[in-house]
Amino acid sequence: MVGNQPVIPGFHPDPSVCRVGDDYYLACSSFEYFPGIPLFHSRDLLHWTQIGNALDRPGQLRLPPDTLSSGGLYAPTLRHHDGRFWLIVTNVSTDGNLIVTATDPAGPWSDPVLLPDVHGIDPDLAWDDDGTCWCTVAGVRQYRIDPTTGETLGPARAVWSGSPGAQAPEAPHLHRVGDHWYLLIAEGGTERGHSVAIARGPAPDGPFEPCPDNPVLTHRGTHHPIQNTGHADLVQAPDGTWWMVFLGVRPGGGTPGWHVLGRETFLAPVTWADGWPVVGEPVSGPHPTDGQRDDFDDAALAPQWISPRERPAAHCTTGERPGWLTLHARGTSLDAPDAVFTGRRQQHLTCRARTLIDPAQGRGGLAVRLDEQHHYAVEAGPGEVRVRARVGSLDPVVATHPVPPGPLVLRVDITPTKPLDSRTGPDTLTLGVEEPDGTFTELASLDGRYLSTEVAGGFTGRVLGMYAAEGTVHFDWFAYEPLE
Ligand code: 6LW
Repeated sequence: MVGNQPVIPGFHPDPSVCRVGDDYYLACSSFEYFPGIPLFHSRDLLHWTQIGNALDRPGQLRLPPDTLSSGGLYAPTLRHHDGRFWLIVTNVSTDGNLIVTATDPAGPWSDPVLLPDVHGIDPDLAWDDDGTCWCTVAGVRQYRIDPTTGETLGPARAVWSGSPGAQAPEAPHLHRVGDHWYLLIAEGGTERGHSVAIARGPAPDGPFEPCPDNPVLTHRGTHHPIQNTGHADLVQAPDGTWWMVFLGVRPGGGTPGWHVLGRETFLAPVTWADGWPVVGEPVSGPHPTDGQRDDFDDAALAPQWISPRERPAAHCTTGERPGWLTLHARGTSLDAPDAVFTGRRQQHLTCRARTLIDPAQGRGGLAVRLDEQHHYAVEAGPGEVRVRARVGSLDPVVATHPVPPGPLVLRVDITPTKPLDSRTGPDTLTLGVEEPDGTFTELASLDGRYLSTEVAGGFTGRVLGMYAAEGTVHFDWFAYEPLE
């Protein structure tokens, strides 16, 4: 069904997809968050379930405290070859390009093999019939490599620079279809000018001839509710049909339009004409009904929980107070790179998050995080709840409210705004507390534009979660529900 719903909503950009038999697997970027590179499984390309994260232990992923927000792990490529899954990705903050492999994509994944001589982001892997492995990077340049050792087997060669005048030829993916090798790229930058172009050649190293109808996908300059479409990958279904996964955003509000969920993964059908792909209208993902409630009864945290720069287990435990998640502050707030925060992506335009916090031994709360400089939070300490709104260098405490001692429920409601004029923001975030009798006391209602990519910059999206700012804070449960 044609529609505007992503197949993987929320901050899940740069999708790379492959199929093994009847099963599809897909990987996305994760930037400064640990664990890195979420992996999804599907049987129909529409319904995706997260099965793990490719880089989920410190030996695989180094994100030191000076890792910038929107640094870390950029776009991966996921392929199946010779009985194994191969994932290549760039850690722009530390290790550069690296490869991990697994027989089961749910893990465990191997320790990384580094590729110190492969320079460039968005690495792709493709194998020729004779076993030659090609690694193609943004630019677009190509290396012959030994993927088991990470060695390059010759210098980089420029293979295509994309359409004349277009900025940022990137996100290459090489696919063989029939007698041709197709080189799919993104160009125009990952903002409103984003697009997908393709070229083809007789061999994986070209020479490549551009498609006369490039771009094969772009929504630039249109009223389409999905914008910034680009960074795509291709996959063939068992019935022979072809599909494209790509990233896009859903801007809201007046002008220039603010997108708040980051770049999401969408799906569109592909047909072929004269040996070139023709991309159809996006197919709607399932209507979102799934929420998430976590009672923290299990020792291990679900794979959706992420923390900036360090694995959640480094500062969150369910062992200390059984049935609760305990967070130990490191003496800094959400504004610092070493913030103690664990959260999950906001995946719906309209949603609610609630958590039951016990702040008797410290101060912490419920936050909507875009980065260190852009977050809203409702924070509880002994006897008081306050709302903080950090926007750039401004950090007003927006509201304070006395509360009785003991655990209490913090809540944020997120609702899209109906544009009243050209300046209306994309959504409203209402933060407050639920009183012991269940009634909601609203403490602040804030414009969501300040937690958008258009304001904050970068490549990520909102993450909703719990944090500790001082001492030790316990959370009995966290509930996230879409209200659409
Ligand atoms: C990614 C590049 C891009 O490496 O943005 O949209 C960069 N595409 O291909 C970060 O996601």
